[in-house]
Amino acid sequence: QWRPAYAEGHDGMVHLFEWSWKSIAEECENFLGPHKFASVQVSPPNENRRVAGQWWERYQPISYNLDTRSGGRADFIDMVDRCNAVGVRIIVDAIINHMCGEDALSGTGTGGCQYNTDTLEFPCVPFSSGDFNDYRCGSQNGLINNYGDPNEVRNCRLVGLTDLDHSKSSTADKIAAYMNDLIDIGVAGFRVDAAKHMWPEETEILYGKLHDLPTGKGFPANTRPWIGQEVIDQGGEPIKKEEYVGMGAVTEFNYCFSLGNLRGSLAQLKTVADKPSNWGFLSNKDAFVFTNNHDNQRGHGGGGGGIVTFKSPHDLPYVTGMMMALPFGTKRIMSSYLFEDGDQGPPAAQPSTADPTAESCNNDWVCEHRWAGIRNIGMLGGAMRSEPDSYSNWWDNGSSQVSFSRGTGWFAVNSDAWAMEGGIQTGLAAGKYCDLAQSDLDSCDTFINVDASGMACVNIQAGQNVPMSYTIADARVGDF
Ligand code: LM2
Ligand code: CA
Repeated sequence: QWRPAYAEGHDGMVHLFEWSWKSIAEECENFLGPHKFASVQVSPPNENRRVAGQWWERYQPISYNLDTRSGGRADFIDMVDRCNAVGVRIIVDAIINHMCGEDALSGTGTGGCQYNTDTLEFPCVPFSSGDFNDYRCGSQNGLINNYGDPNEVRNCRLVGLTDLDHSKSSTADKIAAYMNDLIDIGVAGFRVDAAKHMWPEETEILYGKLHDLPTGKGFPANTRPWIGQEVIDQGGEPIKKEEYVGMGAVTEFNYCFSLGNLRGSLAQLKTVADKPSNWGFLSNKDAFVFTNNHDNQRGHGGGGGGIVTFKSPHDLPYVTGMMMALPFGTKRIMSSYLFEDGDQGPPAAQPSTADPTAESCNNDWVCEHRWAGIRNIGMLGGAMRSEPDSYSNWWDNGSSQVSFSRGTGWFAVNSDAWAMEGGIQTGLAAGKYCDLAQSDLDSCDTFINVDASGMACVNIQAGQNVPMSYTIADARVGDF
């Protein structure tokens, strides 16, 4: 439940926020599989309330039928099969803390199911008033008002979202049935939304009801689904991320800020690998990490300044590179669409996926995962995965030039205002390698030559477009 069941040589979860199942299936085949990304976090696949023009309608469930603007059940199953076939796992954003907002009143969801938030009827699940938490919420208005009170945070309504009661086994069984349906389809894990708003001991029981991943879909026997719990703990509240590590990985939000703040002093990140607790971080195994997510890139979910998003196009690739190369956490890469305001829903037209050499997906889809410097980062991470998970050949200049190896990969970065030039130990066998930070393997035009002692001449100029150099044993293209 802590390490996802990734295909050998693959790493990195790409959040294809608001993509359709059909587009994701194509992206797996055309780009993500060949570039060895490991998984896709998909938008919530279950039926939701309709709220015109907003992305966040996806966070307001109406039923557990797979029917949303991303596609229906048949499309979803097709996507999972096609992605799994090319070594890319599907991770589902599971909205299990609540159903839709009380302000929805009554109506019909994206799949045609009815709802009524006064009587708390969701007949397609079915849920009714006995499945909800109001009886144990002590707040005056039934909402979460005080984040200093764990009872309120877990039993009351988050921004008015009708709150499910996981202490009741018949309610938990229905949620587990939804998640098991997805597991049986071949989904490899879950990003658990609003985990902070659920009692750890109750969610642990719920996760205990989940099936192993299906051997019939190619997973090894006895493999548990990966669990990545969304617990926004930036300090200052009684609910702690540590309460959730016993049953799966947990988001490490403060790492977003460290990555952002240390853009000009990357050498300091060495100690994140050495001793994450010095930073107040969870362990390598427990942490679920990212440079930015769909909430904090648009000022939702607590927000926060100083994070690196697609709006810092020079910085995002090397910060993502550093995150992927360091032995710390299960890594997620945000793939966004352009927006003017923080509520705006996705573009009308789907992204273009056909041309694997393209570094953008057009139609206002930013497609960070295809950018130069990021597009081969799954391949790097996959080669770097190792047991025990640690680095070697660390070198830094005390500022923001860093080089190290891990597994069968080697990584170097320079975000200083001066050049990084000279001989560096890569830990690789002698040979000529494709520099995957600069070029794709199948059309390579930038190389790194490693001599018999593992040394390479590195040349990363200050401010160059992608100020990184990285490669892997499998990218050896000839002799030195
Ligand atoms: C999350 N993680 O724990 C998600 O990452 C975050 O995106 C979700 O909030 C949240 N938990 C609940 O799933 C988003 C969005 C909110 C939005 C909710 C529900 O950030 O703004 O709230 O989804 O769609 C919206 C309105 C709010 C309204 C509420 C209920 O913004 O004003 O409250 O719907 O109708 C009356
Ligand atoms: Ca709750």
